[in-house]
Amino acid sequence: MDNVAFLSLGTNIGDRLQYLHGAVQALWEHPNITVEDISSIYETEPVGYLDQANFLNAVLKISTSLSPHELLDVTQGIELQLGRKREIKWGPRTIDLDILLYNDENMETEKLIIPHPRMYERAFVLIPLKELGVEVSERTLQGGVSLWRQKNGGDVFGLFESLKDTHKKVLPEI
Ligand code: PH2
Ligand code: MG
Ligand code: MG
Repeated sequence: MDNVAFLSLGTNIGDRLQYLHGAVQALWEHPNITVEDISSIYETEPVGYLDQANFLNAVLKISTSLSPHELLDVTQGIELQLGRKREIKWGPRTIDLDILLYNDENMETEKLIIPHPRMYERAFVLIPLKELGVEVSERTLQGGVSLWRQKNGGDVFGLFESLKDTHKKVLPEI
């Protein structure tokens, strides 16, 4: 699992926490991916296409032996498995999984651009990314963001806790 990648998760339809949970669990169970860290969950105003419900967003740090394109196949497979339908660009979705960073690679193919081309203006990406220790130079940030569930402190971070119990993997202290 030599490569480090950061993934963004976003959902604004149905039981949003359940979709986040499903995505993290699917990544967790993949033999070539280790989930290393997860941000708090943020409730965020829609960016781009405004006439839709607020999102829950989070960012994951993973290590993986997959190449960027293999990782993309996995993330798109998880989106499909969780009922994602591609309708309106930037519109409502059960779950969106985007690759933000992959090591410090810069790449651009027809299917994939890394770093994610719009991440530098998106508060819903940059704030959780910063929480995981990634320093990125910010531009003017779009979209309001507030903490929905903090991963440490008073509130229980159910997503991570239940996975820890289910899979008995060793995780960094949170
Ligand atoms: N994703 C988009 C477009 N707009 N806005 C918020 N708040 N969160 C998202 O995850 C999001 C968005 C396209 O993927
Ligand atoms: Mg996206
Ligand atoms: Mg996407």
